[in-house]
Amino acid sequence: MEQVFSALNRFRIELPSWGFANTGTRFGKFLQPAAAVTIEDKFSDAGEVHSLTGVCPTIALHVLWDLPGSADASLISRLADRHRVRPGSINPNLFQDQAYKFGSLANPDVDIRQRALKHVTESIGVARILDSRDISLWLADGSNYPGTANIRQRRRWLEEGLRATHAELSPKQRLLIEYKPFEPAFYHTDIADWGMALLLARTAGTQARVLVDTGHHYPSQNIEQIVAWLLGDGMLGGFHFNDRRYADDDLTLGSIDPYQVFRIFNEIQFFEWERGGYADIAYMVDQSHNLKGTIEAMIQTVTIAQELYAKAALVDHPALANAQSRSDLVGAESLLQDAFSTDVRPAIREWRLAQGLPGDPLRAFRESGYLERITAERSRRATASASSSYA
Ligand code: RM4
Ligand code: MN
Ligand code: MN
Repeated sequence: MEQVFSALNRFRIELPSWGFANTGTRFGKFLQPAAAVTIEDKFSDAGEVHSLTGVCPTIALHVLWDLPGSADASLISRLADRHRVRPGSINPNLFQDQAYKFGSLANPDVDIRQRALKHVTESIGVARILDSRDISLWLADGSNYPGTANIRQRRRWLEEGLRATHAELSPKQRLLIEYKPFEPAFYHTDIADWGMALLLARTAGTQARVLVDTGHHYPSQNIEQIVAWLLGDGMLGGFHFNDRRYADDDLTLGSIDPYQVFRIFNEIQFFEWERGGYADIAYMVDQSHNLKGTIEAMIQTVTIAQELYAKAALVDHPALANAQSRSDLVGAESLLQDAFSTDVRPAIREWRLAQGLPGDPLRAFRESGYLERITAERSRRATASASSSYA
């Protein structure tokens, strides 16, 4: 109980604004009448999830989707006060503009590289205005056919761009570099894996770290080993959590392989036990809820994340270190399995009640009437804007 409580006391997870919006696949979108459209909607939904779970004090913002033009700092701070969630990581967009057809910071055209750099610089400015620490950079840059891109030259352009980006950071800000093996590029991706992201982060500057999106690996890759290596080098900046079955599926965390997430949390907490201090890691969700109700999916995600984090806190790390040093394989592995099979839900429920939170956030959400209210409000607004656009 005590271990679960202390784990939950420190565990916080950031919600993505885009996880509340209508999203889909490249084949289309199934629209939800309650989906968030405006930045107000997104703050409101994130605030609802935070008020029920108590562990999501920040919302990740996407510059192009949430803050077009420049950030209206006073609007954002009003929304943050009203909904009691602060802006979290700031995500520039280097993949949607027509100009980025052949890349952004690694585009062969110097004007387009400049344009990408300008957008990132502006995004860093936005982050500074909003008092956000982390800039999360994901590039879609890559190529679709062999021989069509100068891979080494593109790396040099990327290095240049990232160094210039890093130079814009204030001393407290961090640049998180995300990698992904493929999609949208299907032959080569400029930042395809954690090793490339790590080298680029080192080149960019001392405030750059690697961002691990759990969906951005080849099937069966050992993600916890990547996490352990990055931790060992002080280069793990944060996570984009989601689950996957095939590729970058953006499914609910732990829905396919909860043991994988547990093993990641175990590596982190083992490291923290060894070091005697907590690692500075931004835990964030990056999911696309195209079939599930967006808010329910988010509550479910947060609940699962807490469960898996709490289970990992139950691993007896001194005993694990001892078993490993004696090469007691079954003993060591059993420590993980015992922790993983422990039902932590009753303890989590107690913790919630002790915080004045609902013991069952999903049920509380279903009983709150919030979904019915926003469904009515947002449907009315959609009808009004459709009819005014016919006029
Ligand atoms: C990518 C990656 C990024 C996200 C984009 C939309 O696959 O996960 O984090 O910003 O999708
Ligand atoms: Mn991501
Ligand atoms: Mn992704």
